[in-house]
Amino acid sequence: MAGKRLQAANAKKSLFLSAMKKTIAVIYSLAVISAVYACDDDPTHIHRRAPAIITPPSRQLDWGDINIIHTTDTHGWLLGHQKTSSPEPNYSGTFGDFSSFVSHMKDIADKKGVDLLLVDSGDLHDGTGLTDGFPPGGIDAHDSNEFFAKLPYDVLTIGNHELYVYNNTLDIYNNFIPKFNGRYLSSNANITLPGTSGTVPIGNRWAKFKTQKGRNVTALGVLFDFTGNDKGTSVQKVEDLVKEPWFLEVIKEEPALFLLAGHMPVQKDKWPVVFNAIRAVHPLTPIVILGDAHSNFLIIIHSHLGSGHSHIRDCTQLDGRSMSLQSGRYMETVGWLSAKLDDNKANKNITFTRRYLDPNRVTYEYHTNLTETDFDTSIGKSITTGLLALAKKFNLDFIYGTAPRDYTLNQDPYPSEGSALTLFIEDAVPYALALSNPRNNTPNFIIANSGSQRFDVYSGPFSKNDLLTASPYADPFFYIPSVPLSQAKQVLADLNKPSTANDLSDYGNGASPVKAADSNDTLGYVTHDSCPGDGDDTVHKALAQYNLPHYISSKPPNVSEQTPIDLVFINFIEPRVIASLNSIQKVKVYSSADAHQYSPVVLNQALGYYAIGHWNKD
Ligand SMILES: *[C@@H]1O[C@H](CO)[C@@H](O)[C@H](O)[C@H]1NC(C)=O
Ligand SMILES: *[C@@H]1O[C@H](CO)[C@@H](O)[C@H](O)[C@H]1NC(C)=O
Ligand SMILES: *[C@@H]1O[C@H](CO)[C@@H](O)[C@H](O)[C@H]1NC(C)=O
Ligand SMILES: *[C@@H]1O[C@H](CO)[C@@H](O)[C@H](O)[C@H]1NC(C)=O
Ligand SMILES: *[C@@H]1O[C@H](CO)[C@@H](O)[C@H](O)[C@H]1NC(C)=O
Ligand SMILES: *[C@@H]1O[C@H](CO)[C@@H](O)[C@H](O)[C@H]1NC(C)=O
Ligand SMILES: *[C@@H]1O[C@H](CO)[C@@H](O)[C@H](O)[C@H]1NC(C)=O
Ligand SMILES: CC(=O)N[C@H]1CO[C@H](CO)[C@@H](O)[C@@H]1O
Ligand SMILES: [Zn+2]
Ligand SMILES: [Zn+2]
Repeated sequence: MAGKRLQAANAKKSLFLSAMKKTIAVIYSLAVISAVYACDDDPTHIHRRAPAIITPPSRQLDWGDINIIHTTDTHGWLLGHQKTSSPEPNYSGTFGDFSSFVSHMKDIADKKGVDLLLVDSGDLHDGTGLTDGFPPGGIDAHDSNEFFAKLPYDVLTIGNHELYVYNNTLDIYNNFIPKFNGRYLSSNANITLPGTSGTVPIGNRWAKFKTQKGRNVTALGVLFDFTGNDKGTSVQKVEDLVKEPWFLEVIKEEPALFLLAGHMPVQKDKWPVVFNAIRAVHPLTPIVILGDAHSNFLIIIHSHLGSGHSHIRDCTQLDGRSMSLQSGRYMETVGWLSAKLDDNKANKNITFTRRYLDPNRVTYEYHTNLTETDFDTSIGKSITTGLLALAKKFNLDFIYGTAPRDYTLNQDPYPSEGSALTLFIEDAVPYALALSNPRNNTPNFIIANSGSQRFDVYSGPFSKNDLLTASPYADPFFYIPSVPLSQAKQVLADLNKPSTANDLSDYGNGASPVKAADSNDTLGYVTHDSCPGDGDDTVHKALAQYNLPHYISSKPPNVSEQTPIDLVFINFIEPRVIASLNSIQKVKVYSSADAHQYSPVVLNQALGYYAIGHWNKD
């Protein structure tokens, strides 16, 4: 279902963007001109370096015998965070900068005579215009993945966002995975190839390889028990994976290190299942787990497409000879892990370290002891140039208007003037749905799930890239007519009841950024995980993080409680709205036959229309 929706979404997205372009040609040219003259923050302009606002790391990295650089949930953020609002510049490194960093770090490892591995834990699709802004007939992340593949990844694994749309899975099978020579791992995820009936692993199920320094590594790539995958793909439960004869055979031989990459949070979830299966055979062999912040809880609740993660920095140790690291999201974090190995003869703790780097050029240069003049490699520069050209090709700098201020998902309370959810549901959606709508004479009450919005909106030019980043999903709005206002309001309250919706304050199933005491540190992540010592590379004051309701609504119309109104909602939540309506009243039994399409405008058009209508005034 999610897959189908997303396919439709992608198709519609493109249609919408081209249709919109035609109807607003005049505004478009005005907006572009004013953006150029009125603002120096062109959205495709990359803040290459802003030494004044980026705090350097607090200390050198600790190197071990085996060292790992880890990325996860990049979701298309390959040009880094490009806005000037705090703390975005801290994450301003491009994938080209990252490539230069990795290449220098590999040189440093060589000089030190140690190993350095580069690992990714999945979710390359869905998230920015570079992945989602493709023209009609294109495939999500097909182009951006070509740049991703220019990095010397030693191990990669699959995320759930590689599995929502069959064509995306097929695309990585045909065009992305072959570039990694057997190191793209999907131990428990398969695909059915066109014209065949059986299923085959999407990547390799495991890899055994020798590091530069001759250490044997056995690597696996494990996806959590994901069920939202598209037809033509399959995911095996982790409990079943560890019983597979091939799995038992693969882990039989003892390597220097088991490297378990996986799209699964390091706290809870199913890592202990894999870990225990290996420990049963090898009580002392070092095991490194590189996870992502996925959680089943969040999948159901938080996210629109079942894509929710806590997406946070985290670390834990399942025993003293293992470490599990989870390195954030959206290229807001690059993870570092080091291990000093021993001969595996005694049950002594291994010395591990971990660090969460802010991905920016100041960080990268600090840790490589290089400067602006000698940092860039030619491949790094060509990656950045290529990504900028892709942004141009996808017309991502198309400007809808100029946002007057920042609107954030978590750093402002909901509802409030600075809340991106308030902007969306109280301003943008009512405005966009009212555009030539024959139902305009009937008052309405509009409900959406908060997970339908994905990222902040920052002040300044609001581009196609920003629209796709903030509000990517193309679901239609439906309505049920003649619902008394009082009942419509009860539906919202019912949907937000803890029993129905759970409580986002349960969010941090591991480390979470918390509000720090007053200090002079800069804004950013402040991590409290369960590994020894401090993991944050740069010391920050924590950003405010407000809990959000799962469901949000427009302002109720100024009519009496009994007035029949149109109860409008995103089609995605229709089953929950109908169930709720049936639970709060017994006069009528509602079914999906009572719900009708409300407007041709879909979810991800709302902010675009609103920006055109409201953010083009001087
Ligand atoms: C998937 O790709 C095939 C082959 O390119 C194409 O015919 C089909 O329309 C695509 N399906 C969707 C839903 O985009
Ligand atoms: C590394 O793996 C190879 C191939 O499986 C094996 O022959 C060799 O003995 C292993 N080396 C060590 C030190 O375990
Ligand atoms: C994946 O394919 C392999 C090989 O064809 C098969 O043994 C395995 O059971 C399949 N797993 C899933 C989850 O379909
Ligand atoms: C070894 O590591 C474990 C797991 O992190 C920890 O609980 C234990 O205290 C450590 N033991 C020593 C002697 O440091
Ligand atoms: C960088 O320079 C510092 C200070 O001179 C030194 O301690 C550190 O080892 C150097 N780092 C690398 C990776 O060369
Ligand atoms: C913040 O900086 C001011 C001025 O430099 C200093 O006086 C103060 O002690 C600092 N506060 C903290 C909490 O570090
Ligand atoms: C609501 O409607 C009533 C009656 O029509 C009117 O007196 C009142 O001013 C309205 N309130 C708002 C906030 O518009
Ligand atoms: C650690 C760091 O670089 N913090 C910066 C994050 O961004 C804000 C806004 O630009 C700066 O004020 C911080 O110094
Ligand atoms: Zn993700
Ligand atoms: Zn994911």
